[in-house]
Amino acid sequence: MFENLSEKLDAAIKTLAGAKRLTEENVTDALREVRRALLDADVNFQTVKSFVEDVRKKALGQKVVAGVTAGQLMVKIINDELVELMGGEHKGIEMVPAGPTIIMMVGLQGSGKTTHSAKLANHFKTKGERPMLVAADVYRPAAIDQLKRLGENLDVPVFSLPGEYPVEIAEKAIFEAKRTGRNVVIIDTAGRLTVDEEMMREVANIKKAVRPSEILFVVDAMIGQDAVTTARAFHDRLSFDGVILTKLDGDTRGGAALSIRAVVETPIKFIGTGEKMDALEAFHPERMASRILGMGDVVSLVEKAQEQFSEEQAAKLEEKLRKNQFTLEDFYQQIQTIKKMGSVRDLLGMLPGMSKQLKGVDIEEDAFKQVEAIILSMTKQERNRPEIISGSRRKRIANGSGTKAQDVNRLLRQFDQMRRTMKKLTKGNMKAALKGMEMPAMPGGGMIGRKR
Ligand SMILES: Nc1nc2c(ncn2[C@@H]2O[C@H](COP(=O)(O)OP(=O)(O)OP(=O)(O)O)[C@@H](O)[C@H]2O)c(=O)[nH]1
Ligand SMILES: [Mg+2]
Repeated sequence: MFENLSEKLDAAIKTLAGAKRLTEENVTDALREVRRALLDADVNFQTVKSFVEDVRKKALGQKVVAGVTAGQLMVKIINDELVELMGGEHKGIEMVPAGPTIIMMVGLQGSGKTTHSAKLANHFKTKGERPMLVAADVYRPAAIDQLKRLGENLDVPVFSLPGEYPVEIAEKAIFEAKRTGRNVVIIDTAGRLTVDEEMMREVANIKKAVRPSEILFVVDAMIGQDAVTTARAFHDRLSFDGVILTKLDGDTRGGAALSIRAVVETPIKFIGTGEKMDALEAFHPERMASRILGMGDVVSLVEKAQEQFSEEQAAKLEEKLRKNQFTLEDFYQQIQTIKKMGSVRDLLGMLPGMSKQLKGVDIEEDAFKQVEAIILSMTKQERNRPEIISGSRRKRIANGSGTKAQDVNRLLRQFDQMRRTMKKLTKGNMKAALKGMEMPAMPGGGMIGRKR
């Protein structure tokens, strides 16, 4: 699911490759692609429009963060907006302490009500609750059998009363649940091919009779835009509490998942990803967004960078790099910042594609130690103007840091290299920067990167 959308969003973000900051122009270009990607994914037109506007506003108000490219910032902004669009936080089903918790399933024919009634029963059973299923779809004898069969397999009781009306069945089921100590009652109702008055009246009557704690609207993600229309019709009539989006394992373009919440303003609570009983997932907007973008790790990277680099610091550093005034003193400060951001392995592993490359690679977490010791043994003057470090100074520094003169030499050479690499980094070229991080071997055999 979402492969197409993911690919196109990725392409949209790639239009920012090499860009140092987000500008009116490159944001507009990227957003044109984002818009197309969302429309192609069958996201509701209005939803797309406001989504793109929100991203634009955020992107243009964005502050510079050192070590983060325009593209990465864009990923973060789009991610946050996707999370917001899908409802922010995960919302589950609240249990009614006095019980029983009554859940009514509604939706069109074939949307997956019966299957998901059973999946939910399974879900509650696994959590140690005592569910009961209720067959309130009386129009097709096969419907009752279907639920009975599913209940049997799960060892969950199925309540049915052949020949009675759905409202009576539901009422008596609640009675039975209380009598037998069942604390979750899941009512499976009948569906129709299209929204019709008769169906609406029936579910509305059940609602009135048993006052469900949750009405869940079950909708097939494969029907795309129609999911939104149907959701609206059901919501107008029933004001349901949550949505179960089914068949996300199929060939869906994903638009429903992205539009439904914005249109009906009720959370998607679960998603169905298959016919089997365990193919039910709690819906988490953050996880879904990261699945869609396929770049959850970039998001955390940007978050960490935003936490660590103050804007002022970033601007200063940038200026220094631009004027080629980056000193060992600054280098030392940068090491401290990187150390604050977490382990080197974690940091590198967060970059897309890197975790695979890092497999089996030994990263010395102490790689910076010797570098720090050498820099700390220098005078302020030496740190700011390394070119004054003569032979005798080198010896003194080596002695002071417990290293050899060659180690000091190597650091100075590498610092020079680093300076050039950092310059590339400010051009927003992450690849070049990464290469730079791997390149400078640390003195004393310590090395950020490959073990020899
Ligand atoms: N691939 C896949 N198939 C599903 C999913 N949920 C349901 N199905 C299948 O979709 C078909 C319809 O599911 P039902 O649960 O019977 O749908 P319903 O809403 O109860 O249908 P009616 O009772 O006729 O209104 C069945 O063949 C299910 O196995 C899902 O998440 N993924
Ligand atoms: Mg059914």
